[in-house]
Amino acid sequence: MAASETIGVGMAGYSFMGAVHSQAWRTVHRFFDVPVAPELVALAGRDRARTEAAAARMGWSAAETDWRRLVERDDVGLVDICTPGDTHAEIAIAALDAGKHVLCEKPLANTVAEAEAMVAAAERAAASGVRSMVAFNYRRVPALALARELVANGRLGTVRHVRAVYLQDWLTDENSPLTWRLDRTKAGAGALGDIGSHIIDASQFVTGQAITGVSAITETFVRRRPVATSSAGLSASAGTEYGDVTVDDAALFLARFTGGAVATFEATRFAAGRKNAMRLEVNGSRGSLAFDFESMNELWLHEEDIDAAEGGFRRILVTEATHPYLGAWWPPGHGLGYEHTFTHEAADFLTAVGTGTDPEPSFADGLRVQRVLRAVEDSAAADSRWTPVP
Ligand code: SOE
Repeated sequence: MAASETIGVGMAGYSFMGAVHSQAWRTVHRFFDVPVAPELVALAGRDRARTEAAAARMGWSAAETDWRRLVERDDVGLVDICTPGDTHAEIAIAALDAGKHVLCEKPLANTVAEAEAMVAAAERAAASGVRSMVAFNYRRVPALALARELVANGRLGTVRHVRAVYLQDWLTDENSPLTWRLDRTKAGAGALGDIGSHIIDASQFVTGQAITGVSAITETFVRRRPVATSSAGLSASAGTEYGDVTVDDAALFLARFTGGAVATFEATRFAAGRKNAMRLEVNGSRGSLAFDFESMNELWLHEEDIDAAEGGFRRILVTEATHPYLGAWWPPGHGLGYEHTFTHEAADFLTAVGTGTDPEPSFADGLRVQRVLRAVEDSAAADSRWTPVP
């Protein structure tokens, strides 16, 4: 059923995240029955020629060279933030104060203080019906949404172990250029904030429990790199000048959850051969589940009450119409990809906006992740001292 109302979207940033969010805004209302359909009103970036080219390529009606124009424009009702973390707080707070709904890429901010200010702005705006959400897209992988349902329905019993890793390899080459993702002033943190934040959120989402404390180590393997002269997504070119890497290359930590579970986490962009291995294993008193994003249409489930002779992990192919989000897509077995998780995210956010409900993960959820990131950094700086998450 076509949505009877529309909402103008203004998006800041047009690189990797901007491209995948654009795809979601173009598609969402053609597959999901959302109460409001998005209109791709304006794309903002600093460089006029590049922003105009990106807007034309990705289907935006106008290009702006200052994100403030998105906040000022009457035809924009929703601001989508796909810029590096150092700009999230300023854009989100200005947009919320101007009454625009806000979707913000992860991690919510670069510091706990910024995230707190964003939560305060979100709460002020919520009083007049303005919605905000942080874009932890892996919650919208159907297999992980199914995993959450299985845990919530008690199929795993009491959760005892969580094993979460996020392995990528795009920095393995020590001549790989120094881009904004390796600059603490822009990105806030390295692998920890960029991909560690995803497994922190996903593990809390699947288990329904919060992390209460951590003991961590971090490492920077390559401390100087050739400075990037241009970059697009995760690819970049460099000149001859070198600069300092000011973030972690890898972060590992132990954690405890509110429900008594213990956990290990590992985030790195140096795991040669692992492209986007975001993996989660949960072991409970009645069974276990295991997920690997590189096979994102599968969830592995082991149940203790099946006789050992026929037990073990079995593969659930998460492509049935009855699985989360799948009813909108293809016949069983035809599978989804990375971009669909963003379309699901857009569908959930538009539904919340159109029905006046609170979307998740909220900015408050984003702040909780930010506090875990901070605790990990504090612990690593103090010889892995046990550090409670406030
Ligand atoms: C780079 O590590 C990156 O693009 C992350 O920033 C995204 O959040 C993740 O989904 C894919 O990898």
